[in-house]
Amino acid sequence: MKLTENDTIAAIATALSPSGIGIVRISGPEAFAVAGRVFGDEVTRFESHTVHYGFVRDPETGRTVDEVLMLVMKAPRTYTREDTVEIDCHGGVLVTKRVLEAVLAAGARLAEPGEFTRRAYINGRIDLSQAEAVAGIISAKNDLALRNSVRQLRGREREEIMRIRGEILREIAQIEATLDDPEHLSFDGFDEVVTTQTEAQLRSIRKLIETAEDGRRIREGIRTVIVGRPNVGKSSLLNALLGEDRAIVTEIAGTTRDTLTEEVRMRGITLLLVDTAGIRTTDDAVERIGVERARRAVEEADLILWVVDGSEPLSEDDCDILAACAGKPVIPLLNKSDLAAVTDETALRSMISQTVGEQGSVGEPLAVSAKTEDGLTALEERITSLFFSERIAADDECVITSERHRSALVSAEESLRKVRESIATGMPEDFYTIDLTAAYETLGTILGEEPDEDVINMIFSEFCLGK
Ligand SMILES: Nc1nc2c(ncn2[C@@H]2O[C@H](COP(=O)(O)OP(=O)(O)OP(=O)(O)O)[C@@H](O)[C@H]2O)c(=O)[nH]1
Ligand SMILES: [Mg+2]
Repeated sequence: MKLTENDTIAAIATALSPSGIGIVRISGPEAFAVAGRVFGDEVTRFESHTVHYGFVRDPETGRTVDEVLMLVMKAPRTYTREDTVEIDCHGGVLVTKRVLEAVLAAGARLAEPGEFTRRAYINGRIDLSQAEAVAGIISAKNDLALRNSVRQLRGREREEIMRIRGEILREIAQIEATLDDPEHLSFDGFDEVVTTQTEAQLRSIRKLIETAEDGRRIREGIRTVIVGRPNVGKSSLLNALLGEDRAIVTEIAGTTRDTLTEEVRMRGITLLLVDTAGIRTTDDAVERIGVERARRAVEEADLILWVVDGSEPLSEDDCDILAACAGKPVIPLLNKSDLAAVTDETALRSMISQTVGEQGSVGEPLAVSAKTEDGLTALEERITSLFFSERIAADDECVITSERHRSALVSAEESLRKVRESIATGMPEDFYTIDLTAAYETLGTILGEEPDEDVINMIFSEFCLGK
């Protein structure tokens, strides 16, 4: 698709399932003419931003298709900044399709996925990071992801990138001006100034890059792996947190053979909860593969729920499992708190300090019962406070959720490091401008300045139809 196409497009903007209303959206220079052919000529005389009651007729057969409300919006105060018409019809799948067919027969072209938002971007209403935020809002699966995308749409990320770019541009301008007019301007003390500014820019960029890991967890969920010996209650815990009997639970040790991943929404965040096979030495070939998978899941985890059975003594296997989790955030769970305690929190605490020392990544033990659900609220609190606690509170924090943005930031960081090196090794000033310009342009790609057609096509192809 070309970047500047401006014919008139149409698509169904609502989900294709029976619902209250279905919306067919039309955008482009001929939007009113097209709408007039299905609704009546008076459309072209309607005032902007008004709603009208009437009927859609098929322009070829003249047959009435549906009773509708029509919203007429003149450019530029519209989503795409083009003339736009929205037809609210009854939300049946067939009737919505028939209304769209009538609109296409009247001269509109079927829009491609994301084409409306693409036009909003091409026509300068939003930048590329904001267009991506629209996709983020649509696909958000938890409150935090949603809030983050809304913040991005409102331009929070854009502001930060523009601020850094503005500083870089001023440095470039200063170098160019001094080179052009050496009689009046001089580079005295300039290196120190650029060094200080570059350091500050590097810090800002690093801070953004560091949010990207959180960005992934916000978008996809926190990979939370439940590990422990066989029969300690791992699958029961997954079921309890999930609120349904998803994993098989029996009193036989070695019930779970494979890893099982389920999505759990918890206080505005998403957990990708992974149940694993109980880890022990075994001769059973199938169980051994399961144990191997459990170990791999531990390596990929953001968080580990390490379960021990409080109604039994601790064993060598418990120690080995904890040792394998060291370095990751671990919440030790003393399960089966509804039974008489054989192992208490003090015993568990001393075993932890013997196994991993005073490692900060292993938290305080928490007594729970997967059976009675005692302690699960405290567990949820613990998990949410471990992750993004400040972010949930701070509403204007900028979090990078896109890999495209992250890699642009990494490459801008690289260029600014070269500037620092050039200063340190005493290169001439015009040498810095090359790397400063590279950093400036790379940051610009996040906002979609100097658009690259392939990148744009890829971003918008991931949108749904009608957006
Ligand atoms: N009383 C009590 N029993 C529990 C609790 N949690 C689990 N159980 C019981 O412990 C047994 C094992 O539970 P599972 O959830 O299958 O344990 P697991 O850790 O997944 O076991 P494997 O899949 O074999 O590794 C079952 O009989 C559960 O009913 C609990 O909190 N209290
Ligand atoms: Mg199990």
